[in-house]
Amino acid sequence: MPSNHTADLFAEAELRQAPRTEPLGPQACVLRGFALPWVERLLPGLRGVLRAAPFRQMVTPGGFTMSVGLSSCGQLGWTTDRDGYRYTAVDPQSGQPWPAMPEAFRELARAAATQAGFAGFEPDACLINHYVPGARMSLHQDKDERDYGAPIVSVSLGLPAVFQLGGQQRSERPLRVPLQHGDVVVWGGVDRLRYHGVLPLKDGMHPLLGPRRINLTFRQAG
Ligand code: MD6
Ligand code: FE
Repeated sequence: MPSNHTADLFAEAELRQAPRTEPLGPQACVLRGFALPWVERLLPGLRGVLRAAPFRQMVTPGGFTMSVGLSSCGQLGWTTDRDGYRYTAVDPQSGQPWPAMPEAFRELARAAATQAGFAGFEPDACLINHYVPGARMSLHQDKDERDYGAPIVSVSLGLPAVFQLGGQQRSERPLRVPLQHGDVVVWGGVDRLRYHGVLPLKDGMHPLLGPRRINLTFRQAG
């Protein structure tokens, strides 16, 4: 679809000049295109992290294999297995500490948090999610972090996806938020424990990343 692709490039060029903030709640927002100027520096860092800690499909405590592939970098990484969800300092697959968080990752996370009104954010964990077409993330709350005072910063790269953002109860009907390459979602404060998920990824081919979506979520976990 060449015409579509051209339209995407124009939209990207515009956002690179002037990222836009869209509120999703009292303390949650999407920063449209905020990560675009960082992408060139993010990708080499990402490749290095994935060499040391490749994506793996984890099993939930309920015995389901996740459709999303996961990795982590930083002092702490997120893991799930039959024993439950938790943060660990060591990658259980390699027996080594998680790879260090690349400097460009940390800078982007701090800048986005500040832009969203959360100055002083110092992430110690970055969870990396890998979606291929069909992969999804069911509604969940992020509540394995020690202190909910810090926000979460979530960077979307590659294929577009539909993010679902619900309320404090699973039963609340979620909003549907389309996320594109370069968008950053930040949420904290009263919105920190809202249910959220990602609808099954549609087929497609991203010019930089190919047939996949990669999501980086930064947290203060420990
Ligand atoms: C994703 N994101 O976008 C999954 N969690 O692939 C999350 O689970 C998430 O985007 C907390 C805050 C922002 C997020
Ligand atoms: Fe989450």
